[in-house]
Amino acid sequence: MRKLFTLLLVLGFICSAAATTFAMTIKLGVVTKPGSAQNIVAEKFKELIEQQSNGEIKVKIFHSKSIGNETEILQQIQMNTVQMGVITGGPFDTFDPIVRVINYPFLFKDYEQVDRILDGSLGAQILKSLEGSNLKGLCFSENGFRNLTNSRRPVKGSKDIKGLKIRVMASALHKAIWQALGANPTPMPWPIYTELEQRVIDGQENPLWVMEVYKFYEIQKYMTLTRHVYSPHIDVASLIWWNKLDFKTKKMIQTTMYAAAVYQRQDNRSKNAQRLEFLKEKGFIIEDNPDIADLRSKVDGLKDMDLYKKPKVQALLVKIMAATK
Ligand code: EAX
Repeated sequence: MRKLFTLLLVLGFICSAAATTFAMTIKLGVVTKPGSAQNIVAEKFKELIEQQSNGEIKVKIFHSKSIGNETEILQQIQMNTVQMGVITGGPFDTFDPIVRVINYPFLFKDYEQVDRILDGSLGAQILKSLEGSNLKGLCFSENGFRNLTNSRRPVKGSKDIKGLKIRVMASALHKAIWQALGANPTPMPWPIYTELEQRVIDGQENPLWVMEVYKFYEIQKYMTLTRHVYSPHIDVASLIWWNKLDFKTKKMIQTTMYAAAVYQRQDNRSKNAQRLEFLKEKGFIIEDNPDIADLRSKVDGLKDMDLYKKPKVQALLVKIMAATK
């Protein structure tokens, strides 16, 4: 009887220990608001992981800048006060220069190249490199190809960009791109509606969904389909937190986040044609045939700049350029 009692006690202890190490609430940060590309990934991930873990893992999403801008969210992830994030590629720039490789202008021609590179071994090198910054890179979802908008004039080529005050992300690369194109780039964290409205800046660049979700048709007039940078999100976790998880939990997080990313990429891509129509109806004047050769020639020298001088960064850029020829 006593033995049985001890056994029950031990079993009870094991079960409750297993339950307490597994049950958890993940804090996940995105800077943008519900309906945005980042939120769609976050919400899908929450739905899938809560389902698959039978509610043992819960996700609390912090959005709309409630825990800071993207740089600040990344800092909190590094410290494990926030466990996960869906963060635009641009602001990773100051954490790890290797991320500049995927933000290189006019690098990817189409989604086939994007998926092949980012889901393959070259993308994996970028995710792996982030561990040096205490970040565990899980996979890539997408903001999409970025396009220029402004309130001043139609833009076809670089001569029209000259002198425009363009807001850029907190990224040395994005600043250099717009400098090379002749603009006056102004780094500013998201969101930027008020600055556009008050004409502190003339323009900005982002994928189509942003112009719709953030109603930029109210405050910007001209859009040029420059598609100058393919802008991924990196879906990240805190490396401190990650290292404490058991294998099974890691695997579940990894696979459900990837499923959420794939879902969101398709969702985003499938809506672009309809978004363009919507934005035209709302009054945007759209240049759909800009002088890409001219724009390209202006940014060609970037690969030789200090931004890419680290051997590891340079080597990866050369490889991805060869793979996207
Ligand atoms: O997704 O800061 C930016 O321009 C980002 O693209 C923004 O998070 C919108």
